[in-house]
Amino acid sequence: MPKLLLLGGTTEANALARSLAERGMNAVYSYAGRVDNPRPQPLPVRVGGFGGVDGLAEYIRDNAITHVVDATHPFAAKMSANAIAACKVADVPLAALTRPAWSPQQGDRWQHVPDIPAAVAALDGPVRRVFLAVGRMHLQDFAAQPQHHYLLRLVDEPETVPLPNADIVVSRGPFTVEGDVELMKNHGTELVVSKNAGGTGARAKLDAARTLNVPVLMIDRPSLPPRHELSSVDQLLDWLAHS
Ligand code: 3Y8
Ligand code: NAP
Repeated sequence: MPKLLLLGGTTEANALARSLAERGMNAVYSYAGRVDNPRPQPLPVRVGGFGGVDGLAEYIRDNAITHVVDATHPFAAKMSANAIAACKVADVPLAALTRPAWSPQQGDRWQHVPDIPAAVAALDGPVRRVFLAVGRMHLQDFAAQPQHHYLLRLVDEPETVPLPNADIVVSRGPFTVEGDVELMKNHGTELVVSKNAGGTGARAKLDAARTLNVPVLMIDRPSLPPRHELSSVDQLLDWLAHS
């Protein structure tokens, strides 16, 4: 009887958790503990880091985990790299449940940058009204460009904000195009900064930007070591049954 560790925190992880629970599978859902009230899950949940590769390998052994599914966000590169290393050490199969990167459509005005530092550098220049929709963890990086009027969308109320001109919206996705058009109109957004998260939960701002003819600074995903990647819950369930 397999026992699954599901590294979660995304829309896809939540869809997989529902499917596993419906099938009465033995699985545990893992959060990093990044936000105050993570979404409840239909599986047993554990919250917090494992303590690096060794900590994760130990968790796998101590909890008789037979399979690990990495359904974390494409920018959770450290967790994904640790999962690859720990599953080798613990000798258990690993599969990643991924979602394709977004690609520009007719009418999109995207400028691609390779990473967060390049996005910060691209903000050099005169004051603009910037919708910085990259969350809380990298705000400090953007303090290098304090001149802009920022709109920040965060999951939790921040203790401090390292940007002098910032309007804060506390709200978690999934978001809607209508809501993001409204938000960007009210802010007078002139540029959207976005991670290339892929998936459905965060793409509304891109459709809103196209509607409003607003350019987007698109941050490409970090590269990851090779691993077995699947792109649907059905593929994942099939993998579980045969690995
Ligand atoms: C803690 C667990 C669902 C899943 C919801 C997805 C969609 C909505 C869109 C914008 C972009 C951003 C951010 C975002 C989205 C989904 C998904 C996704 C982007 C929760 C969640 C956790 C987190 C962590 C949080 C980060 C932050 C990133 C906000 C749950 C709600 C910006 C990424 O304050 C903090 O420390 C927040 C940290 C990592 C990125 C950052 O650098 O700040 N997600 N987000 C997970 C854990 O503890 O393990 O409560 O559901 C999950 C979701 N966030 O079905 O409801 O699947 O991607 N999350 C980005 O994509 O750019 C918001 O505002 O347009
Ligand atoms: P990260 O930078 O890759 O990971 C840093 C450390 O956080 C990991 O080494 C691990 O600590 C811990 N960690 C990360 N995800 C974990 C999980 N699901 N369960 C247990 N520990 C976890 O990760 P991140 O970018 O901070 O993302 C954290 C969480 O937010 C993930 O669940 C991710 O799916 C979700 N999320 C992230 C983003 C984003 O933009 N980064 C967007 C949406 C959702 P130890 O080394 O101690 O084990």
